[in-house]
Amino acid sequence: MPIAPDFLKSKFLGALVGTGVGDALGAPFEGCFRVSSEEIEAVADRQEVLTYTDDTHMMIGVAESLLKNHGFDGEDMAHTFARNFELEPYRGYGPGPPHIFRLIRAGVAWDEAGQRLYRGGSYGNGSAMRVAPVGVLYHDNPAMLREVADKSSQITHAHQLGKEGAALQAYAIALATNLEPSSTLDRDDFLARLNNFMPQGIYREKLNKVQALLSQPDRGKVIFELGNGIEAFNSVPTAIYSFLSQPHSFAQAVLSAISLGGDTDTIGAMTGAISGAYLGFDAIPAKWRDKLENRRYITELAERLCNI
Ligand code: AR6
Ligand code: MG
Repeated sequence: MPIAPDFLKSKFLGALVGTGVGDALGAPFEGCFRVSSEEIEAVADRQEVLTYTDDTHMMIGVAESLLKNHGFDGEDMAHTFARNFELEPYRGYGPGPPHIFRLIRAGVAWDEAGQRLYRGGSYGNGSAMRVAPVGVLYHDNPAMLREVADKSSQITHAHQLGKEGAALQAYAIALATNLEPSSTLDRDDFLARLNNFMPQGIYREKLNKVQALLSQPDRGKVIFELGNGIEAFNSVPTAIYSFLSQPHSFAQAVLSAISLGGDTDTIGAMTGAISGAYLGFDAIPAKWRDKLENRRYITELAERLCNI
């Protein structure tokens, strides 16, 4: 049965605002080894505004460009990223993207600049962390979703593993968008669909480990086997695991993702995007979503994406 139009809108909002909330909750703990849920909540309670980082800033850029062009335009998305970075360079960008933005500004083609970074392009999680607008917009079109996730990644993360990470995260968001949360989530089916979507390789291997870890949860094993780092393959499967371990609570999913330590803002953002897409906007605790920096603008972008 298709999702009712009002609830579909709520899912678009959930994915975009969920990115921002997960990012902002995780940001104070980036690089920590271990952090408790109580501590994450206490720090958030003390903040008047939940300030987001590059994850959400770039997610906004993806949405802006998709809206302006009614779909993907590489040249425009690349220049949108560069322009947004120049306006707010203090957001905690990874080392690679600012270098790419300079190349783009100097006239290097959008699909060329990313290949000049590291050998064969970056496999950092920077293109997966921002992909929520692609996941919701193409929730009913996996072929287009893969193409746009791939091309949007190419701008800054041209390595095959960077592109696959973005596609996997986008597809997890799409699957979550298509599901009615009232039914009990069939986690095996969710994982099987993700598995079928991916080519052989590290992502499939890690998705198989997610399945085993869900039946015997162990924090140390999750970090050891799935990772909590800045590489896409060490964080996208971890976010998928975090969502599937707590499918019926946005707060529990995101808090447990951040409590793994490491790249907390990005794993929080990616978990928040999937959980928000599944449960919808209202499932994000009001005390967090109301304090999210720029919330009005982010919700407006989500509503407009839903109307395309
Ligand atoms: N070979 C070796 N190392 C690599 C490669 C490669 N092909 N690709 C990436 N790395 P980057 P991001 C390593 O710079 O993904 C921010 O806090 C390399 O050490 O593309 O946009 C965000 O919020 C490189 O510096 O950045 C994210 O949490 C690193 O991966 C995080 O940083 C990140 O790749 C990643 O941002
Ligand atoms: Mg960040």
